Amino acid sequence: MLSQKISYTEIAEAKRMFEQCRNVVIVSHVSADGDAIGSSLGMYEYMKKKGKQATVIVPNYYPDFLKWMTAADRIILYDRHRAMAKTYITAADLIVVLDLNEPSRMEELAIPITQSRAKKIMIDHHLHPQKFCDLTISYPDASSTSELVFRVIDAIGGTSALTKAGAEDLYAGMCTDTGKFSYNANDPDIYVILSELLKKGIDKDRINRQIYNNYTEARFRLLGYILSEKLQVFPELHATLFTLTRDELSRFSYIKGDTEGVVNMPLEIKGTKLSLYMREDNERPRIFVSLRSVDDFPANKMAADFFNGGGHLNAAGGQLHNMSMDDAVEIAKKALEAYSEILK
Ligand SMILES: [Mn+2]
Repeated sequence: MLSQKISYTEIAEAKRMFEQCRNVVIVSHVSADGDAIGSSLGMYEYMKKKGKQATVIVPNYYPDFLKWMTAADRIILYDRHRAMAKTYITAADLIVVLDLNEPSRMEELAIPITQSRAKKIMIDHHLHPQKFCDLTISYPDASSTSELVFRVIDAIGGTSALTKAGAEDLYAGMCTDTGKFSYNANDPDIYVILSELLKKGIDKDRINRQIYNNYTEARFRLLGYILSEKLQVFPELHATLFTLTRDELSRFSYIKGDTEGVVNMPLEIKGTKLSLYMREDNERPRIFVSLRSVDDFPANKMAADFFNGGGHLNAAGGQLHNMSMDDAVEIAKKALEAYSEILK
């Protein structure tokens, strides 16, 4: 049995909003990940099953390893099909906002969404949600937004409204947001939900292969280059750092998403508490910083202190503007120095 996580009043309100709507637009964050796309398509399948008109719109590109999902080819990319997207947003009487906590996470798509007079419901697991929706279902301790979407659907009317395609989508979201259930995955309910998804007939082994055994040769060799040539290890600090410049990225024909998840890999070195990854942007003079940590090391605090960023305790990010990679590395070293007491 699943424990009650989402409050009864929130479920009752969501139920009422779902029943009253006819045209639903489902949106998620820029550079959508497995949870953004999985939760959005899971919600899409549910709405279709309930006889609603439903459309998924995301701000831009999402990675190829998610394109196997049943309705993936129906997703509208706002940066490419703005006029069509706006037509759907104008016609919507309900907007479901998934896996994001503030409008800025939708970049330009935020404008028509926040201007729309449709009812809005947010379902999300990021800290500090902004109140721009009529109903905000925010549980930062949930493994994923996909888990929360399952809980909402289940609490409203049970799993009979969940299709096999929807179960596949939600599984993919839960799996990717927990690193195949290796972090943020201690809640026993997660495995109750998995059991329910498997009962829908999903082939989770096949989904895992489609998501993870999906490297291009260039991406695979880039990974080898990072691990053998680029990874710096600071054994006394139990920390690691790797960087990629624009030139290095182009040598390996980098496309967006190619280094997705790689920042987690150095944590596999025995004793490592913190992994840092810095990548030069292809377009603007900025460097993206990713941080991953284990146990109680506050990656989000380091991101806020040194990299103009933030995030979760163990997974955070930030950006450095208008500086060389060498200067960025100096900042990273200062950050490690500042946190050396906790790292040692
Ligand atoms: Mn998520």
